[in-house]
Amino acid sequence: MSSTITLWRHARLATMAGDAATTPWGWIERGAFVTEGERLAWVGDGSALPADLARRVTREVDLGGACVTPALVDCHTHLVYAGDRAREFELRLQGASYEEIARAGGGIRSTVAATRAAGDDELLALATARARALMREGVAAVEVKSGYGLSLEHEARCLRAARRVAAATGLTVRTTCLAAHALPPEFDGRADDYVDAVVSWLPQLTAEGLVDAVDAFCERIAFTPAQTRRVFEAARTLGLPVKLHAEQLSDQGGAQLAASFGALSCDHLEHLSAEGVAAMAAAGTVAVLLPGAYYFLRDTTLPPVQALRDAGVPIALATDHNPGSSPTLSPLLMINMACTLFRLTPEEAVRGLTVNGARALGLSASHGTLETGKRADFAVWDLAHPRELAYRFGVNPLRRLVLGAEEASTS
Ligand code: DI6
Ligand code: FE
Repeated sequence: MSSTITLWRHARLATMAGDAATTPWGWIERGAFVTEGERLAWVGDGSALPADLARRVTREVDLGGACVTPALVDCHTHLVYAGDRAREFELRLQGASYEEIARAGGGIRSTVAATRAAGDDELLALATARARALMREGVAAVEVKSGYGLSLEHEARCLRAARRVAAATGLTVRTTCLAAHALPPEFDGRADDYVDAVVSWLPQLTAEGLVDAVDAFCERIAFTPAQTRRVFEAARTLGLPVKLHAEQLSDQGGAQLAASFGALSCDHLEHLSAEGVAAMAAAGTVAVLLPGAYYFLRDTTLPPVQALRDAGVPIALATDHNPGSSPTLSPLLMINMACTLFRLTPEEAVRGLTVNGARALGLSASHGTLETGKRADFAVWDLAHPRELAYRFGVNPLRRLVLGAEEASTS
């Protein structure tokens, strides 16, 4: 069966391909591209379309000079959970800290209770609605972590719901098992036993095809570096890539540990040390910055952005959507916040949600830039230039989202 070959004409293209220093934004002022089936078959200046390809075109779309970027990649979310933590937000505003609430049995544990009590269809409906909200701001690919089930049965339910979000929405979904997120109540005071349990669940979850990567929360209120290492060793035995919630509230040396396992990414990183930066640079590990959590927890320690730049560590950006520390569904707001709070440049911020977000998920071959051979996942914006994605906030200029060369439904 021959697939549709579409010429998309008259676009101002931010391909995000190539080197930012030599081709900022991968910009093509009079851009055009051709899609064949779900893939990009050619991208370039509209006047340079190869004649043999032009002859095969079966459909043309005039984009009217709109700005086009790769669709966004949200590389760190916790989309599957039930309940909310609005009451906890009030308590924090009255002076309670995130860590105090967690130690008192609130925080993640309260979401675990609500998630365990929810049915499969309810979990799917909640996660799907959140995924659609991300799509309305241009997201094509999303990482979804478990971590609110914290038992074999409930982690499996959450990961199955994540897989079903892909089928329900057309999004590309990468699942991450974050069973080592918090200690469930039935393991109170027995963190090492819980880690044994997590290690014993991983083969089964993996055999069911539910796990693309393994993550842990390495922190004073969660798991130690030694416990995290045991989870990572289990992942390595199964051939699974790892990533880490590292140095969010304190410096645990988690980045060095994750880098020694060749981690795809280390995420949060407000308390990252110089040694951690060096280890990530040597391992090619992506730094995922999460300004939503920084903002919502009213953190004041900034991630070491200049040190990451100097070391050549790729910087990604994500929503970290979760009910406790980042209840946002706005990747566009993250672009603005990364600039205002972390002093990323607009181009760095957009790279963070495209090319480097894809890299943090191991999706560089298919996502993150507009280049021949990649998936035809792109966003069309009512903007003259993509730097306006960083400039406006609380504004959604998305005109259309195209996934696999087909208009996406986001309702
Ligand atoms: N760090 C975070 O910011 C989220 N998880 C994590 O490990 C918060 C999760 C929550 O509070 O529910
Ligand atoms: Fe997170």
